[in-house]
Amino acid sequence: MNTAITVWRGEVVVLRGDRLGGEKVPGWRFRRTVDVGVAADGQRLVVLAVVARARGHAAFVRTGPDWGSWSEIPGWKGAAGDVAFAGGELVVVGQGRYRVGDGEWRRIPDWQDGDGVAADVADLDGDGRPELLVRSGARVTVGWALGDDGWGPWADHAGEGAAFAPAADGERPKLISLHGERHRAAPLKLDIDKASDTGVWRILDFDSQVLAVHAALLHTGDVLIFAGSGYRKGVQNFRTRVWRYPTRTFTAPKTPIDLFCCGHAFLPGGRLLVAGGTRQYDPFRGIRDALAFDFERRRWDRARKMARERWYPSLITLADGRVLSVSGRGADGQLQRVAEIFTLGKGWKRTPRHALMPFYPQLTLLADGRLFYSGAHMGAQHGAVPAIWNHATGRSTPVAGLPDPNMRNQAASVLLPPADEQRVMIVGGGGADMHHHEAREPQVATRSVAIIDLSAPSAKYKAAARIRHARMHLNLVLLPDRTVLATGGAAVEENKVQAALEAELFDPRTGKWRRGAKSRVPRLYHSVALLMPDGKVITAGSNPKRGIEEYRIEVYSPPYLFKGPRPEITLARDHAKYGASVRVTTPDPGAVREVNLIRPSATTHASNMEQRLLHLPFEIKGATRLDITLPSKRNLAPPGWYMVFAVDAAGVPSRARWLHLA
Ligand SMILES: [Cu+2]
Repeated sequence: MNTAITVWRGEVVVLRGDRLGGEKVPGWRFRRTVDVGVAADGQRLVVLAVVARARGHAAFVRTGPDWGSWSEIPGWKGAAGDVAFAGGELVVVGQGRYRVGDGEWRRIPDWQDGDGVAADVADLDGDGRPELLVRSGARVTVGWALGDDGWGPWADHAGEGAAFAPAADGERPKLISLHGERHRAAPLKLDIDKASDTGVWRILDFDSQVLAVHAALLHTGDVLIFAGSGYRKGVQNFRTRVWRYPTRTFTAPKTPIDLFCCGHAFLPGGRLLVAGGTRQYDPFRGIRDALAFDFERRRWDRARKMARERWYPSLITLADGRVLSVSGRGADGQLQRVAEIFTLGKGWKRTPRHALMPFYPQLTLLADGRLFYSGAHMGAQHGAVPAIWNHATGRSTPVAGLPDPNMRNQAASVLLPPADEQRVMIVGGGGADMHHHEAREPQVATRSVAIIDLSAPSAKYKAAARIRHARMHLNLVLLPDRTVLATGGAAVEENKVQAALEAELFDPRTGKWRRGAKSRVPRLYHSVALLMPDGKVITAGSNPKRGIEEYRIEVYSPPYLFKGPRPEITLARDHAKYGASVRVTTPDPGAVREVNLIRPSATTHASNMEQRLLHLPFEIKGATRLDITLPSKRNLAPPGWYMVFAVDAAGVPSRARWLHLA
């Protein structure tokens, strides 16, 4: 496409071949030009010539109105491109890649070659950081903050070429396209227009590098992602990555054991304890090994081995900081009926034999110290029922009322906010069969949701408002405004056509679900979602078939990030005792509706037993000061690191501050 447009000193200027606005560009010397580009800022005009060579292509730029010499763009690839100005920097866009100034070439996610490439830059959301608009053929996408905040969806747009018409004050620039000899300015439809209602998804231009079977948010702000062998038989490279969110930096710690399908829970000091994993495939067998992740050195350390092998166990932190390891497949191929408790410096100790629990039983620590098995699990149910379990005696008290109990394979359950209300919600799930429905009718996952109030004397599940999309292997994520995000999963196991792309948001105050924005990437088996301290939710992973691994990362910004300025808080200290009062500095204490304490996520297989949200009472103590009171009950908030969020009357949360509770 030998045409490009820009706006130069208020006029639309078209470059066709070597003719700019009808006049030949001085000194044009290329014969085999395959594409051109043009851009302007207040002072300069830049033209781009992409030329065919014997081997591949090269691209040259030249700056007017003085028209100095041509300079070649290093690292150029492809037969089409365009240029744009971002402040003083020149942005060069090629096929599927772009570069800002002398920076590195970066990918444009989910690129498809079309008829021509065009680009322009403008601040579309008014946050002072410019966006990069890119067009490939008849499809347009936006790189938010020049791609640093990820990319929006591709949308169809008629015409060719792309340039922004300057906007009147406070208005969004319009997109100018060429239609034959004429040009037309049309408003650009963007997902941010509905963002305060549905939120938005952004795909990042870098990968998780390993399959996110397991993921945890560390209090350093790093995201720990690990796969182990990751459903690839015979693989000896047991992969771990540490993502220094939100940067593009990853480190790759050595992973000494195959922690594929282990259990995990945070130790009080902030290290993630993992136990169990995979010794053998087909049939699968577990291991006794345990590791703890050192967040300072970013490496795995060996911990004492469990007494029993476990594959698909659940680990959960108790009120005294010990960690309970439950279920999993033992050495004999059967479900483990003996739980073990890990004490720092002492290792594991067995507990009384307990009632049957399936793989990855989803457990909640209750206010009285007992554990609630919600009925959500992995694989077959093996006749196990939701129950309240006393791990000290082994005694289980079944609870009644769970609808579709046989459809809770990779359902998700969560302790609803605030934790002191002791209500657990279970969402979705599917039938017991995994991976083998070619031969028969697939079982469709359930839309059923149920809530149990465990503060009641003889607690029973009650059906609650159904979700819109049938989902199994979904993720539930507690958000800082006390709502719950349901994301990912599919109606039929690992079938991406049946994937539930639309996010859904549950408000425990109203008991209602609402629809969120649609993600781009189906998240099926072995996928994760985690709340980050900035209030966004990251999603990664998906493993539709053995050896097929999804590495793209997509980030959800919930509606509260589009409802105006955020409260700002700082804490007087980052370590505090149970029941202590901590001073919070904030510019407008009167604007704070609530302060919430959220335990960071550690998640796998639709299960995220770490996350819980506690309401923190507070008192305004001055023009810029309020004091929060930390929980005094350890069962409600097991020791460890937490995020503190202040939320204003519009439901807009601050960025989190980290606080260690002991
Ligand atoms: Cu698995």
